[in-house]
Amino acid sequence: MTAVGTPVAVVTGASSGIGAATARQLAGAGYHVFLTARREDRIAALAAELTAAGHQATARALDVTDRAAVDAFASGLDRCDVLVNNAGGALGADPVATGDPADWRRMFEVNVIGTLHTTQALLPALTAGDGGTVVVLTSTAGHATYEGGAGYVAAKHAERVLAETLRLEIVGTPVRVIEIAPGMVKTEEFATTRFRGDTEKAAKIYAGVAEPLTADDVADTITWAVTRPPHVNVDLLVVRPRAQASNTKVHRTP
Ligand code: 8X3
Repeated sequence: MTAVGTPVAVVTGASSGIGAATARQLAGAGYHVFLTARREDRIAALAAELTAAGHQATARALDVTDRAAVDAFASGLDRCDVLVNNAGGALGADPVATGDPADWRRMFEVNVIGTLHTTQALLPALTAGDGGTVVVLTSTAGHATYEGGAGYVAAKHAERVLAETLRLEIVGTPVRVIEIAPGMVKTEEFATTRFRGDTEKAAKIYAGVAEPLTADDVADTITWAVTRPPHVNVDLLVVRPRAQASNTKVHRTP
């Protein structure tokens, strides 16, 4: 149960990286945070840690690609004030000519359809209160392409369009739609997952980059955008490390 008057934030993909950091920061900002992810052990551990620190946090195992599970999760909430659509990721970095269609499909499923599922399921609760906020974690890959990125870039472009279109369609309701588009963020899993556990390839992404963004940097941005007064809609916030001028222009020291 959520204590009366406590706003609720749902974070998808809260088992690691940006999702976990966002759950921490929103809990610190006074939200009852519902941490969702497929890996229950991880979110349970983080929820326990946050609860022990005096925050309100609940872990709920959830695969955002499973619509029935998303609906069941949504119907169990007393309220929802903030939804952070963070679950997603990249698979592979192959050229269009040789990319695996199964990777493309999976990236669309998680990044786009997953965001669609949670947003549709929680929109009634987000609309019901004083004012709800939908955050969509896209990427700079949602705004420009790069070689070897097409599958991920296409999925992130689609996710961006979902956010933009939703904002047009629900104007006049008390719901904001915020897109946060991070560039290079060094997390424990993003690049390793993309390269299927090849840590050498993953390390090359960040090689020589003085200070890639951290999960906390992005969580800080999300928390800032969410905690603006309800009439302030941060439509789009692009955040990169100083060393990254564009998706393909990165300053590296040898
Ligand atoms: C991650 C940014 O440059 O790996 O969303 O596509 S990038």
